[in-house]
Amino acid sequence: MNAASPTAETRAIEVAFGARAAGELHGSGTVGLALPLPALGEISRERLFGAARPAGESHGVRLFASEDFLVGWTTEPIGACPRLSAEKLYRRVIAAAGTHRLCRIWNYVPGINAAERGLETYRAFSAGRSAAFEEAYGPDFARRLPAASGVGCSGGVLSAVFAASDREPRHFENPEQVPAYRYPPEHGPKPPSFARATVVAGARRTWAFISGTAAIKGHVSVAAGDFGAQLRCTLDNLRLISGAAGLGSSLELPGGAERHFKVYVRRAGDFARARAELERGLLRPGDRVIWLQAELCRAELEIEIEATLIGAR
Ligand code: 3EB
Repeated sequence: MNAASPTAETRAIEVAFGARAAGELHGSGTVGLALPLPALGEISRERLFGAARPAGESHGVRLFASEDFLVGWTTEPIGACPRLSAEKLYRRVIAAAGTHRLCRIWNYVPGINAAERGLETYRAFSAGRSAAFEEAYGPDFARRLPAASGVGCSGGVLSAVFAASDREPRHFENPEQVPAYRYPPEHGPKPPSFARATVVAGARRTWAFISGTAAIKGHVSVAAGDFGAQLRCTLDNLRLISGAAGLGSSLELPGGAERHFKVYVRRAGDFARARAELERGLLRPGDRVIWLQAELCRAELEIEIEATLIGAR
């Protein structure tokens, strides 16, 4: 990886939803990834990292340096063997992060609930991802796993966006959920590789990444077929992980300047109801919220919510 050259332009990193296929974003002053998930609300672009400088290329991943993170993204055709595709993608992500510590990974998985030779794509993806982490970090790899989300998309390309820090992040778990990396084998041959939340100090601000959160208690899905009950369980899990990560019970960093949310609903028809209920409860004026329609990693899950909170140091 090259040091950013002083003449390099600063660009905003964006993830643009509603694209026809996964691919590089081209715009003036902007770099990033376009993704094939429908946006349901007014906002279709996520901008977490405002001013970034090109930071070279590593293992086929173009890298950018924002004030606080090394940020990169990469894609891999899902192909006939999602497990191998995920392993290849993750080898590149881990190698490109290099000595930086992974803090957050966003995964977009085509046909996430489809079964390929009897194994659901998400479970195959989890197995490949786990193998890559174990290969890179050794048998203790779970201690280093960052916050993440893993949701469906259309098309045939697996995508990952990551943020990594040169400072040591802290990872947190929800006391009422089994850590995903310890889910029992009934959920797939290798458990999902992520922490429920990651907090890291930047140069001037502190970042809290809350993973995709859904209606799961212990390791079991709750309230299959009941959207309202899943929403309430998801909010309860958000409250619990917020407390565990030291953010109070309402997703708040001291001097909290910015709150970014993504809300994924499996059925577009549930959008209006989700928005009405979340605007009464979780959300506040000034929050930046992206509403997306996506298949979720377990066929029975109907809603998932993630958050990125940025506060004073
Ligand atoms: C869960 O809690 C729901 O595979 O990276 C949430 C966050 C979920 C991240 C991932 C999956 C992932 O198991 C799904």
